[in-house]
Amino acid sequence: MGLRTAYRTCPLCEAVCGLKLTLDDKDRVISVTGDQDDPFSRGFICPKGASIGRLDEDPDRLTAPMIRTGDSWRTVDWDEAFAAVAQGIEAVVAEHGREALSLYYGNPTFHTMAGILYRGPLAAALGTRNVFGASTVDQMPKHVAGGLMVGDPWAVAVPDLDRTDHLLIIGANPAVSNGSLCAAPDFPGRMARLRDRGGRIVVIDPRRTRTAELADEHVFVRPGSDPALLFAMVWTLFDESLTEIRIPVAGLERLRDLAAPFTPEAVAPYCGVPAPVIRRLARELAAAPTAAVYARIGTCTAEFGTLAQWLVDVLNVLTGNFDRPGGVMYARPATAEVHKSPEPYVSGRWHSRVRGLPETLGEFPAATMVDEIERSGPGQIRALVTVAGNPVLSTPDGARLDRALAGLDFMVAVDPYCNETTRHANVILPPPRTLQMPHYDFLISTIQVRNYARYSPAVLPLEPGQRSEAEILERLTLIAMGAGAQADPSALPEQMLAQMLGAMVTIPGTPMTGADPAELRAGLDGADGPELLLDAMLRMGPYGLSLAALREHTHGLDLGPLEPRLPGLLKTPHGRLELAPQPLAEDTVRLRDAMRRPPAPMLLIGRRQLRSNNSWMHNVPRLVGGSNRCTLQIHPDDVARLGLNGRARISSVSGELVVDLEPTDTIMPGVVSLPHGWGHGGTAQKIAAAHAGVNVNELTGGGLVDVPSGNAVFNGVPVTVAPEPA
Ligand SMILES: Nc1nc2c(c(=O)[nH]1)N[C@H]1C(S)=C(S)[C@@H](COP(=O)(O)OP(=O)(O)OC[C@H]3O[C@@H](n4cnc5c(=O)[nH]c(N)nc54)[C@H](O)[C@@H]3O)O[C@H]1N2
Ligand SMILES: Nc1nc2c(c(=O)[nH]1)N[C@H]1C(S)=C(S)[C@@H](COP(=O)(O)OP(=O)(O)OC[C@H]3O[C@@H](n4cnc5c(=O)[nH]c(N)nc54)[C@H](O)[C@@H]3O)O[C@H]1N2
Ligand code: SF4
Ligand SMILES: [Mo]
Repeated sequence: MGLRTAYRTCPLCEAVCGLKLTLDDKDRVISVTGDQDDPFSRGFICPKGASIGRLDEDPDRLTAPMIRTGDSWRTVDWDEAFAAVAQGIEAVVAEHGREALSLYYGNPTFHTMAGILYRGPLAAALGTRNVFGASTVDQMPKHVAGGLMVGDPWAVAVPDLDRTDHLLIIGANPAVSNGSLCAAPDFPGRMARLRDRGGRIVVIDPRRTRTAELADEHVFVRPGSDPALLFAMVWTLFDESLTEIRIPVAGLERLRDLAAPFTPEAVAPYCGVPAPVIRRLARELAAAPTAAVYARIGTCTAEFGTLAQWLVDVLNVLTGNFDRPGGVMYARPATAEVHKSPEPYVSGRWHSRVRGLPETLGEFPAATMVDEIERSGPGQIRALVTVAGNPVLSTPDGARLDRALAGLDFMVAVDPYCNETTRHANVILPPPRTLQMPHYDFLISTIQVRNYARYSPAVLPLEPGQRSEAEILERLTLIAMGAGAQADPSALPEQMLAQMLGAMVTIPGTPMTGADPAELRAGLDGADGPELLLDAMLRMGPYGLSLAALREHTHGLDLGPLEPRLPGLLKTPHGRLELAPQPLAEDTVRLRDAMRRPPAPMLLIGRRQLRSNNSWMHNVPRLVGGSNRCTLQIHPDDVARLGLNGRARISSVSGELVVDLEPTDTIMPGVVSLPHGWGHGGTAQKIAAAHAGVNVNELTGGGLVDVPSGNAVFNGVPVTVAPEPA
């Protein structure tokens, strides 16, 4: 049997591990191991990466477009599918106007070349303000905090993991998630090396996680209360004169005033962390030669998500650790940062129809998509385009959204699966298998702990009749523009290239200044739109690379450690880092009110599981079963106190579920944890249906969002838990 080896970046999470694949002569994946020669991941791999072949070969994956009539689906060819999409969209626009169109893009959009490049053009082509995405159920608070503090919402500082002496991890579990907004393959190995070189790691989490087990210290915190804890640390730094600011800042005195009410003693009962511990956490941070505070999902998808992200970076600034080696720094991607606006960040340029919620980065909160579909009247959503998303399982009030989607006039989904969301589509357009796509991770290059670039060509060719994800999105965008189903798909990337190169030649002092855009275009390399755009952005980028140069580095190219990027990145009106942005100063009132509320009997939080990826990997046998089950983690004291046995009924303002219990003393008393992405059913995914679980997002409705960012609240949801007869 002839075997061959292929190398590729794993696109399944933010760790971007290099994979070494062995394929047989029928192009079946025989084995997957970590690529030892990748300078960034050095052979690391997790169970998901190791299963990429099985995931790709899942027999329930769609291989041809599908059209639904009533409850019955039929396979069609691409021409018929695109014609149906054009007809569906045109009919809604003709009858209700463009505001009746909407877009939801999901998480994997950021892990395909076409998804990330064409997301903006697709939204613009639809010509509607009803744009929603996974960002507002995830990291929007980070963008808002970055936008308000440095003027650049895309600037996300990451811990300088390989050089720091002290790492404070809040609401992240990278030993399981493999890191998020901090691309660091083999996060656990990097943690071990940090400790080996004499460094210290502290984890703050309502659960004693795998990450906490790898740390020096774990501190339980009451869900949702992190900003109060962070404020008390800020208060301590001021109180004990421990601040050491190394960059130009504004708003220092205002910040001191804002922190004044949050003494360690005042916040201790609310946070569940003793005041002396809070003081010590602050002192340790200030005393360490270098230190980094890193916070993720546990603090983002919470009632005060933006306050938390702001105060994390405030602590990094006040201790002199912002933008310096060993502290937190900004990556320098190999591609030109063409997505960034030269203008300072603003939000709230328009507001949602039903709830009047402000846009952020051109999006409305995913938490209000259901309102906009349900509520009749001018501007009601009648048609939805989804790309790589499953909002029925991943956004608040899932069951209600499920019902609302059934009432749409038209829906089209770009997704390899008929899932709990896409089953409502009239047309599903399936992209090819992952291994049939080329890959370059534009997103990850902005948040990696070491500068690095890797381009992977497709491992397998497209089969006759298959369409690339690039072509699908190009055609969809052209249809949305009104150019029809027959338009030449390359028109879209050519338009984008002309615009990009045209702007580039006007920037003074670059090798391209004054050049002829047409000549530059003729010199580009690439087989399709995304590759040509990548080549252009690499050539315009800070390292002067090109697609050809990356092709020569099969295992990826190390571009060196992170380096300071301030003041260059600063885009605030005063040219300094803003420590007390007005919208966040105002939002502290909400936090002070919350501290006075009577405590809820039980608080619900989420958790990630090593062999899951949100909602879409439960149809691969080796990724489900065993410990990967949808269970409610609960402290044994609560089990006894509430008289529970085996199963329980959990209720919130928006729903009620019956769940299997997993008693464990790794969770704080008074807190329960249920993973998301479960609650499968109503689709042809047989393995997932056999491991259905429940949809935690039936409990997270009720309309609460983090005010400055519109982000959904999944952690710290008040619930009651009651016995359920077996
Ligand atoms: N309660 C609760 N809810 C949560 C969270 C939580 O912690 N708790 N986490 C939130 C977070 S952080 C996120 S990111 C969201 C995720 O929310 P979503 O992105 O809406 O959901 P996913 O489950 O990631 O769905 C991804 C979809 O993309 C499809 N897909 C996979 N690969 C490709 C591809 O190459 N091309 C295309 N076109 N499609 C592809 C999959 O089949 C799947 O249908 O969930 C959020 N929801
Ligand atoms: N295996 C696996 N890996 C994944 C994913 C997956 O589904 N499975 N999803 C990917 C995605 S889309 C993302 S965004 C990342 C997320 O990456 P992480 O942020 O690392 O995600 P989690 O593992 O959910 O970790 C969140 C932690 O916050 C804790 N927490 C909950 N509420 C609070 C709170 O109020 N305060 C504090 N301090 N902590 C709290 C939880 O107990 C949990 O340990 O993971 C990515 N990687
Ligand atoms: S850690 Fe993430 S990138 Fe690495 S193999 Fe696993 S899923 Fe893929
Ligand atoms: Mo996410």
